[in-house]
Amino acid sequence: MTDHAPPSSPDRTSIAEAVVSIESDGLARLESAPRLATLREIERDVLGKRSELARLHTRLGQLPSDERREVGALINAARDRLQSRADALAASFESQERRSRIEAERLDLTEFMSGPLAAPLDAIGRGRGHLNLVTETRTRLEDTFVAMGFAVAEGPEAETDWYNFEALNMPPAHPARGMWDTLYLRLDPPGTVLLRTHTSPVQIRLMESQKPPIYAVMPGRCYRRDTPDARHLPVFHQIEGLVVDRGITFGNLAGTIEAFTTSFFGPGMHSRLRPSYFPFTEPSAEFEVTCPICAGAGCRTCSGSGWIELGGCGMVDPNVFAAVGIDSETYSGFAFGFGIDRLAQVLVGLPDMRALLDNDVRFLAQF
Ligand code: FA5
Repeated sequence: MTDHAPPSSPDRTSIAEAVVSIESDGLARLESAPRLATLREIERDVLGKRSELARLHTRLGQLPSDERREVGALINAARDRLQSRADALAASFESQERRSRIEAERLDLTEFMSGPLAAPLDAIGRGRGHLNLVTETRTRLEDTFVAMGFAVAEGPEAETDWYNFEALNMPPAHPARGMWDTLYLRLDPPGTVLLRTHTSPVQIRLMESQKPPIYAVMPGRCYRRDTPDARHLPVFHQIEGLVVDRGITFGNLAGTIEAFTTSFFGPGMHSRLRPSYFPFTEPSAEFEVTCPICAGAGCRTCSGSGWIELGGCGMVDPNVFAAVGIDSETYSGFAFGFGIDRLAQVLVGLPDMRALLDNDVRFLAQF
């Protein structure tokens, strides 16, 4: 202030002092906001229509016009500084909140490694999976048969009535069809396309597509309208075997099953055949192997008999050869088929087969 300047009015001084104290108080309050929502409330208090700063404007009228302009500018400058500080703080809160939201929504796959599943995963080596028990068993079976001179073939899971039943000596309405609870697909004409109930249709496809000699195994998934229980699944796996050549006898069938049993289960393990019935083999048999759990001594798994039933087998019926155009006067053959899941169940002593479908890593990691 110079000697020439007129002295300030008391109102000007008091309003100017109020601007300074309102600004410093307002700044401190804005700085104290812990989060965006609180900041917005304080901003309304400090800069809103009912704020102390706004009320100062109403007092400007008490001042002479030159002082009114000067003090008005003071108030506006204070408001601008407070507003720009509030904006800066809000921007920083917003970016912080965006960062935390992204962090919270991030899919942290490494959490899996430290959660409740970490222990079983540690047992098999972190992050490394392995083949499912059924797949491992199927691979071992294939290796065993390949070592015995068999080829491996596959066929479709959705089959026609011809391949699943008719060509296998089960014409329409044949009572033996009732042995397999079939799932039909909704395709026209109804009842013609189904989910294969066994791997035997692959025998037909093979005999249609190649001339004897045939020595092949055919593993794959099968479907039946079976209620799941400890020993049944609606989706399971079988492996089929087929040999067609000149002069094949029932003795060859029994010898092949015995050779497979010893090779797959180990020395001292044997097989035996019991008369049975299948429409596509004649004669037919069920084959059993020494119980792998008790090595034939008798245990709960084999109900004390020392034997486990594995599947069915028999000499290829001449009607089946006729269906695929193979001369049964020149060629003869045998076939067998058994459940891979059932075999895996016996091998690891699994009380309930349904555990194979649960996909519980704690169960699967054991094998
Ligand atoms: C058959 O399916 C014949 N095709 C086997 C055959 C092939 C006989 C060649 C003669 C010549 P069967 O319905 O018995 O037969 O089934 C064979 C095996 O499949 C059974 O012994 C069992 O191990 C397995 N299996 C059958 N149904 C189920 C199921 N719902 N769940 C799990 N395994 C099953």
